[in-house]
Amino acid sequence: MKRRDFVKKGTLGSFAALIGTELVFGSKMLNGYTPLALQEPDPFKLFNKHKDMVVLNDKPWNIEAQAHLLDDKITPNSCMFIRNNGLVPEAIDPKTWTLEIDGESVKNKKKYTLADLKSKFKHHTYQLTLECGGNGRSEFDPPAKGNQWTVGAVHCASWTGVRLRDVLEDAGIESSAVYIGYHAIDKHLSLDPNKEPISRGCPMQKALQDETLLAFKMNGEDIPLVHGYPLRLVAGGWPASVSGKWINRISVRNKVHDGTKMTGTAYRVPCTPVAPGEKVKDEDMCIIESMPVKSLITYPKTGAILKKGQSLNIRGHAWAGELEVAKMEYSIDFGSTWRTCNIEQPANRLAWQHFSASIDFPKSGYYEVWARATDTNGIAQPMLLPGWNPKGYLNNACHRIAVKVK
Ligand SMILES: Nc1nc2c(c(=O)[nH]1)N[C@H]1C(S)=C(S)[C@@H](COP(=O)(O)O)O[C@H]1N2
Ligand SMILES: [Mo]
Repeated sequence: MKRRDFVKKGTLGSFAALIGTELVFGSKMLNGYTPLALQEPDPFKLFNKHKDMVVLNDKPWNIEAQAHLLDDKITPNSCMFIRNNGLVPEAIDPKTWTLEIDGESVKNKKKYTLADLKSKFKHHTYQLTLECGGNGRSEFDPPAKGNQWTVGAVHCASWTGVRLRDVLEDAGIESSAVYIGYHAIDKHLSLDPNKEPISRGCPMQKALQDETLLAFKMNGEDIPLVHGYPLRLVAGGWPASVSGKWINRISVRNKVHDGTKMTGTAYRVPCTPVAPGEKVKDEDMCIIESMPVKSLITYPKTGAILKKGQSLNIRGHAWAGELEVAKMEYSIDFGSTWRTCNIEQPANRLAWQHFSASIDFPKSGYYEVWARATDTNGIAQPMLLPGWNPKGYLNNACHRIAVKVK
């Protein structure tokens, strides 16, 4: 029996079979009411996320990690943040799923089944860093509306799929092509079928990169429903909003894609810096492309207590959008002096890099460990806050943890 059928033919016995325990006051329940335990997502599993994940919103579902939950080199599903603009689709049948390639600049409009995609094109696997453009929003002042992400809206999972380039080339791209835009099946919160919750994209140059995938696997398994099952666009190093989940259509555009959340202030920042709180005209806002250099201390958790004389081994990850991280440093004196950390090469382009350092503290007391990455262009993370912008995007300030030496 399917959960959603409970409403129609539910008996107290079938509830017990589904949930594994008795529905104690079941006889008092109003006719037609579906117990929360049978609604999606299962409140006892909450998308199979770690119990320390933080729910920022449940309409739509937005759930973030905390720094210490991101300690794995490859982020497991349980610790991956969830960002939805609309409703998570239900009841997907992979056998009937299709991906259409259309748009002004496609040579031949084409439709592929999942089986076509999997059998016609070569499979590739990459570890790709996806960070929400609004990660760190909670720190901006004046505050920006939207999910108040702290540091946990980033993940680096291993994605397997076919290259978007191979599929686009199979359909044929006209020389007029400048952008691609994705379309997905998630519904707008208003349930208005004419409104898409989000439909973003990227310039052809990004669409045609080796690492830009139409993915059907994440960490070696089917993509979890909430992360885009059965097919997801993955474009590492760019705002994760470019990586459309549940996609069924990609349009090859002869102009910058103008879908939902491509225009106005969405995923845009002032083209030139503005004063905090300043009003910015739409035409002075630029689309966010490669994400800025950033890092996260994933061990220890902030609030660590050490014994005097004990050294502290910190570790974490650093990433720099389309670039690599060239240098990783830490400071224990509020940024007046910096020492280098070890930093590993990325597993592949657009994967985050792992760093570590062993820190000795001069005496007992309170310290903060600050981490700072510098990209291959010589640009470093700002210590406290980068430039303010109306929607609170791109906060790549140094991550900081509190430590006591006793
Ligand atoms: N179809 C669809 N794709 C989407 C979104 C969405 O709401 N619907 N949200 C985007 C945004 S803003 C982000 S940050 C990432 C989040 O990916 P995740 O939930 O797998 O972590 O998905 C992107 N792709
Ligand atoms: Mo996002």
